[in-house]
This record gives sequence, C-alpha cells and structure tokens, in this order.
Amino acid sequence: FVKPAETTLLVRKIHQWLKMSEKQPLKILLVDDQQSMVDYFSSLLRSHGLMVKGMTKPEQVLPTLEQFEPDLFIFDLYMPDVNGLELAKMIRQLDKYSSSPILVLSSDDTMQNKVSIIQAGSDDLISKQTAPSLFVTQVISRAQRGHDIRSSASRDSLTGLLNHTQILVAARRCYNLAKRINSSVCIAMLDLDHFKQVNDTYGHSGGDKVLLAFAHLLQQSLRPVDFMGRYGGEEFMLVLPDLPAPLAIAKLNAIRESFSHIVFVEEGAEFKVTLSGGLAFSTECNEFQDCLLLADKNLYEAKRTGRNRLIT
Ligand code: GH3
Ligand code: MG
Ligand code: MG
Ligand code: MG
Repeated sequence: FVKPAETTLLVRKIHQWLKMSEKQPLKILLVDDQQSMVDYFSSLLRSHGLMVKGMTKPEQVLPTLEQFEPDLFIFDLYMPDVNGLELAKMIRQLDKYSSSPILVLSSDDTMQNKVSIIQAGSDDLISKQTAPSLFVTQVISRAQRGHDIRSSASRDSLTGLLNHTQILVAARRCYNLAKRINSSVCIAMLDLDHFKQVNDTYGHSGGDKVLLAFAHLLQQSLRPVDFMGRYGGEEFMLVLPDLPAPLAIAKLNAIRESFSHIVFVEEGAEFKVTLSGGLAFSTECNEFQDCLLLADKNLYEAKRTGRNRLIT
C-alpha cells in the first residue's frame, strides 16, 4: 500500500516542517522614513537573532503582510505622508493584527506623546535614544507576546487542540505533501455520539469535561507527526500521515474503544460516551476537498448504521 522508503520521507518532511515553524525567529516589521534609521535598528535587532523587514514607505506595509507575518510592528512617529500613529490605527483595523503589539519610535518621548500614542492604540513609545541593550530587550519581550497571541489564536481554548482553521491548514498541507511524494495520509472526522443528551443530562460543564477527556486521550494516543483539531463543537478532525490503511483503522478503533470505556462521574451519576468516525485516505481522492467530503459521508454512515463505529 505504501512503500517503506516513501513512508519515512513523508514523516521526515512533516517533522522538518514542524521544527521549522517552531524555530522561526521573532519577526519585526519596522518603518522609518529615514533609511539610516531603518539600517541602524534592523542591524541591531538582527544581531540579536530577530528577523526584520525594514522599509521607509508606509505604503509598503500592506503588501508585505501577505507573506511576512510580524510578531511586532515598530513605526517611526514622524513621517511625511502617514505618521506612525495613523499607521498603527490602520494595522489595528486588520482582524489578524488587531491585538498585535505596536511600538512607536520617536526622538522625543514626552509624556504628552506617550499619552496620544497609547490612545491611538499603540502599545508604547520608545525613544530612539534608548540604550541599544534596553531597546532590544523591550522589542524581544513585546514581540514574544505578539508571537504568543498569534499562536494561541490558532488553538481551541477548551482543549488546546488546533482550531477549525488550523487543522484544515495542516490537513491540506499533509494531503498535498503526500500526493507530491506518492505517500498517503488518513483524514478522520470523529464526532461524539448523542452529545446533546450528555449536555442536557449533566450540564454544559459535564459536557466540557468529556470533550477535555477526549482531547487528552487523543494527545496520549497519537504520534508527534499526527495532527488533531477541534473541527466544531463535538467534532474532531485527525490527520494521520503515512500509516497504511489497516494500521490507521486499527489505531483509530483502539481510540474509539478506549474512549467508550471511560467512566465519567457527574454529581454522583456515572455515564459513558461513545464516538463515531468517518475516514478517508488521500489515495482514494483526487482533490483535498474530496477527502473531506468522503470522511464526512462516512461519518454520516457511521451514525446512520448505529454509532460507536468507524466507516472507511
Ligand atoms: P449525534 O450522535 O448524531 O452526533 O448527536 P449529537 O447529540 O451529538 O449531535 P448534535 O449535533 O445534535 O448535538 C451536538 C451538541 O454538542 C449540541 C451542543 O450543545 C453540544 N456542544 C457543542 N459544543 C460544545 C461545547 O463546547 N461544550 C459542550 N458542553 N457542549 C457542546
Ligand atoms: Mg521620521
Ligand atoms: Mg455528535
Ligand atoms: Mg456534531
């Protein structure tokens, strides 16, 4: 089904990609109308391991954001066309950057300036005369915060699994990678059975405990190269690269089985919950979208034929 040599290649590629995104340096976007300032601050920050895109024209910011996703913005306050505050306001209007940190650079850091900068939605004013080491420290700590905000936005807040958008991104990447190197990936949609009843009987917090327990079980059961996400309320998507179909099915059945044996206790009452799953393999599909549809159709079939089962 999948040749061993190809098997390791896909897993290796996914490991590389995970490592790369982990090790990405903090990214700074810097705008100052004076090229000498851009050069000075860029090289200072780069020498401390940060990745910097520097520019002198505010209109270059938007096109840059398409491929460079900064963790922190640094804008010069005084610029001829659009000043740093106006630029900060504009960035704040973009959904993706509405809470990213923004520092405004100025040669005069009077209190009055500080107040208007914070009112305009920037995080702080930083003087161009700040000692280099202090400047770097401030930039790193704020960029780290920006980075954390962006990465927590990609996770589901209850379970810590990838959110709907991010699990789809991971699934599509794995699918494309698998197709390119002639390997395979399994996409599974798992949905808890009669979950509305669980909520109705044991309350929303009882339901949340079940969701958390299921997320923990997934995290314990899957490999580092597998991806798991909360696709919707009580529906989860798993992406298992490079497992021959029988192994993928066996593994998911083991998870289904273990989950069905967990005894939950809520206000003295004991109960169990089961799940149904639909699987699709990239090898059965011509397009990524087909895989999603097939997994969904199989999930529906699992529900229709009695639940607590997987359909491939
Ligand atoms: P089926 O077996 O056909 O999937 O039935 P079901 O009851 O699981 O499916 P249905 O879609 O009717 O209900 C899903 C329920 O999941 C409804 C909703 O209240 C609950 N739910 C969705 N998100 C959450 C959540 O974050 N926490 C809790 N506790 N419940 C949630
Ligand atoms: Mg200037
Ligand atoms: Mg359900
Ligand atoms: Mg559902």
